[in-house]
Amino acid sequence: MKTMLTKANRASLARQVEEIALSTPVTDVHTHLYEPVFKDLLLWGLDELLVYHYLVAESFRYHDLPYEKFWALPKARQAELIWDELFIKHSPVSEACRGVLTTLHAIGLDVRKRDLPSLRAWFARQTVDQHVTRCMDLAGVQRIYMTNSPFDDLERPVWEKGFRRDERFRSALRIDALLVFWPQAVARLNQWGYKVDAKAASQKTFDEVRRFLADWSKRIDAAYLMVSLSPDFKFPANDITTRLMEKAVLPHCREHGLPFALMPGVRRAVNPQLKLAGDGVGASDLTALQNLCAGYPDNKFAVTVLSRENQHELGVLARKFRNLHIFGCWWFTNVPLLIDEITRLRLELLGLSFTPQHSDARVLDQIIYKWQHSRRIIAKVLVDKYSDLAETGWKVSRAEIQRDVQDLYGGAFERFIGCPA
Ligand code: FIX
Ligand code: ZN
Repeated sequence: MKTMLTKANRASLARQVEEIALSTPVTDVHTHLYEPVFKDLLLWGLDELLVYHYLVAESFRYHDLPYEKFWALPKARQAELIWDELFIKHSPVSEACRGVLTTLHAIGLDVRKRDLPSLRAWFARQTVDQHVTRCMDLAGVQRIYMTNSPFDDLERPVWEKGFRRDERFRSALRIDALLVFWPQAVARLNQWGYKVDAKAASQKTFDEVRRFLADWSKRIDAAYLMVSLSPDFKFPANDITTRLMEKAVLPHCREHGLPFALMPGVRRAVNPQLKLAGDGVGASDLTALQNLCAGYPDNKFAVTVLSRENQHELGVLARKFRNLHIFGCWWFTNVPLLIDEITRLRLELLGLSFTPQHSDARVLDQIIYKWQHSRRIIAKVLVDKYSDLAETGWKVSRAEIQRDVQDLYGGAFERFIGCPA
């Protein structure tokens, strides 16, 4: 027997779900932000928003400035050019452009006059500490996971010197430099006293890589390890990446109870002239992930994939392996059309045992728009799902909705990685 949900009941359910989904604090499980102690590594403010690599790529669709001329411009001039092309000469309808306006509007700035100098003047009066608090409050973000690489020459000295941690931030040990760029990593590791050989074939080398991982996991208090991978990634394969994973990374993760986050699907530098904006996407063969989940049941894998084509297969894999946790709509999938589609798909396949979104913010202020936009979509999807349940007579209480949303907003992720609040 079907119980029809009256219009009024649906509207009241929708109001309740929206209110909870728009206000529940979020844990942002993957960003490129830094604690303020990292000084200039923490990007913030209007010019940084404008030169975000998403906007750089879009601006090159409109102007014909040679690449090298664009890159030779000071950051302020690049920002002006992007503002002019993407906001003044055309309407800023893309998701990344809209994000800048959502952010400025949420901060309380008047975007109607399109007055770049006065908007800039406001940012010039802010201090970074105030601004971190303001952005986290406006985004409703309670905790931020950073991306931390010992191979980054600007970042490493800060860790080596040591500092008092800001409790709002947690670290993730990024190891692309090790797994994907091994030939370059060998020289650095040896320079730092880890005796590794270029072939990555001896037990001594694996032991030394494990010692390196242990030292850095401890130094930065890593919550998980992370790598991004090309669509061509295969596992197992007769290559250095497989050997390093099998003999060093996976044993290290097991020994220290650390999850390994994998992000397959990025084709780096398809247009190198665009620099950071020049990466592309390709569909991955997720058999590699299946082999990892099946072959290493004592390891935990947190995974997001870049291509739309891989999303369904990833959802099905998560149904098969409880050592797999799916997170986020990454990068080119972080657009409303796909967030809606992917979130529905995951809810329908997995219930609430996944993490629908992370911000991937590179500029602090971006957490405002990335979360505001995603929260609205997640709210809409949840209203539909709870309404479907209500049609059967199953009513969810406010406390149950709150519990579900907390799980989606980082609770399930932090339980999975064994690092609860
Ligand atoms: O590899 C990553 O973590 C990516 O998110 C970045 O490399 C990428 O440039 C980005 O900013 C995507 O949002
Ligand atoms: Zn990222």
